[in-house]
Amino acid sequence: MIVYGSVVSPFVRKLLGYLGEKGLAFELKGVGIGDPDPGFRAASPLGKMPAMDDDGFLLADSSAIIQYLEAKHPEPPLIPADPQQRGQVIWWEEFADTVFALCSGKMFFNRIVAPKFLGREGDLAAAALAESEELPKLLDYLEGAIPASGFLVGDRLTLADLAVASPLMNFRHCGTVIDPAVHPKIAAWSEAILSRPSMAPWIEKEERMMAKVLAA
Ligand SMILES: N[C@@H](CCC(=O)N[C@@H](CS)C(=O)NCC(=O)O)C(=O)O
Repeated sequence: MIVYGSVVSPFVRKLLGYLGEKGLAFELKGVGIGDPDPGFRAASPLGKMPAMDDDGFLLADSSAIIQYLEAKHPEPPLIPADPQQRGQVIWWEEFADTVFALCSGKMFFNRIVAPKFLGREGDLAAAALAESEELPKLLDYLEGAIPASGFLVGDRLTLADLAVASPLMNFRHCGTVIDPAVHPKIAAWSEAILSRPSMAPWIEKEERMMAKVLAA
């Protein structure tokens, strides 16, 4: 299986963590925004990452790819069969992929992607507004919702944990540190999720990449 994407995308990071937890073999083909790679363009009609080529079966969108893979490789389940837990996992994935990733995207795109990758100015006012107005409310909600189990849904890892932890890396690249004195549950939970063997090597790779990008 080929996965197209960049390790700094929250949607790609979620998929990479999922693939690692499933123990599925794949090759990551690095592509950037607007990448003309023909394999990527064929797999992603809108040119968005991630996209996948599974032995000729082409699919884009992290959620679509994960639903496909979960049906094809049900074990170990990362989307529970229990109706209530399944609903909760989909809620968290939706939260992660919409409001949370949008907020991180406003900061990450305008402060880093636009100037460092696309060679143009970002909208710094939009980034500042996202950080001051949107982010605190989202973090407060998450802090209040993390259960004592240490996992967002049930008592073991699900797609929910991977999806919601992923955008936190983009906040981190923008200098936003989760303060354990303010958000102790997020600090402990995100540290546990992001240091899992499925995530840690990718995060080390993107941190090395971001250090170079930010130094340039
Ligand atoms: N819902 C999609 C979102 C994908 C997405 O927006 N990816 C961004 C990178 S984080 C992208 O490729 N943007 C390029 C563009 O919009 O042209 C998913 O879950 O895969």
